[in-house]
Amino acid sequence: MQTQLRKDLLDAFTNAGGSYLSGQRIAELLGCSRTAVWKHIEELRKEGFELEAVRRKGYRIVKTPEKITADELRLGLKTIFIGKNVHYEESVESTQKIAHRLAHEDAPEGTVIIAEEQLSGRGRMDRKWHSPKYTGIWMSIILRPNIPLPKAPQLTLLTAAAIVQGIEDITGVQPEIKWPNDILINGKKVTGILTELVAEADRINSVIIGIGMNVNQTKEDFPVELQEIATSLLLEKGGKVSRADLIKSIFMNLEKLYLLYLEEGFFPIKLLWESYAISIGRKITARTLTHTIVGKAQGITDDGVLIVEDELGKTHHVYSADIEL
Ligand code: BTX
Repeated sequence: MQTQLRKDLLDAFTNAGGSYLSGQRIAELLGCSRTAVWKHIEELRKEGFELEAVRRKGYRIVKTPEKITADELRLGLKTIFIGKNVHYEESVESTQKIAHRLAHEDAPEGTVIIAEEQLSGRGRMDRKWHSPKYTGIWMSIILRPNIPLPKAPQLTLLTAAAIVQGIEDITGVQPEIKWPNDILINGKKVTGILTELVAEADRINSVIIGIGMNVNQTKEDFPVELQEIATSLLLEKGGKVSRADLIKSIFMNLEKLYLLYLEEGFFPIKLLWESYAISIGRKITARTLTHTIVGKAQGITDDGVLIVEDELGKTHHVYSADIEL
């Protein structure tokens, strides 16, 4: 099926909001024959969509496929630019790698790379990120903000807030954020964020935001070394969660916060972020590349930098570290 027709068809179902669309109406909207409509519907079925066809009423989508498909992501997505251009892959080394290439090739802002599986998914400082097939959300989003270089880490905090909102919207579970990039539920990591910069001189060319979210893994799906520190939404909610719905919710929340940020700066994001943060006000151990600071996390600065007061009452600004509670 031609891509544009497929898009128009899914937009038509999105606008119908779950009610039936007659073959005649679809033919009009797409500017094609009734036979062509039937062919397009059959193609959606082959992709794993379940459609109900009722005489005199028309067609309705009753179930979307188990695999995430570009079409399913399009259905119901109401963003302006995030997720409008999606590269969907079955198996990759790392979505970050592809995103870097696409960013270099001038992919538009909001381009997303999603994979069903990553063979070498990575975390910060080249740590491994476990990304098994069909169970999680492994994706990279390309943004091109016109902000000074030192402000780029704020986008990690912004993304964390958008992810918390997305998880809340779709599952009702309320996660917490551990500065700077961990999303936890009941103290276990459900999502990690990896923000990478492509910069020229002191100008940001693009920011590539990698999101790894454990969605439908059972405990046994995690390797032994992660079983006590990682969790999934399925484990926390007690049931399967639609990855496509989550992705769309993250796109929408991320776009809303990002536009607010470009308009009003970091302050509104900071307030929102703080409302989800667990580390603030608690005793923490911050391990940076060069030293370890033990003390009380006082909050974050207006730039998103963590403030820690050590046992001697000295204040430290922490730009990048691993935090233990
Ligand atoms: P991080 O460095 O904060 O966390 C990495 C650590 O998290 C690992 O050392 C391990 O202990 C633990 N870990 C590994 N896999 C998982 C998992 N599935 N669930 C919970 N804990 C885990 C966090 O880095 C940033 C992760 C970003 C991943 C995304 S996925 C899409 C994109 N592509 C890519 O290669 N990375 C990003």
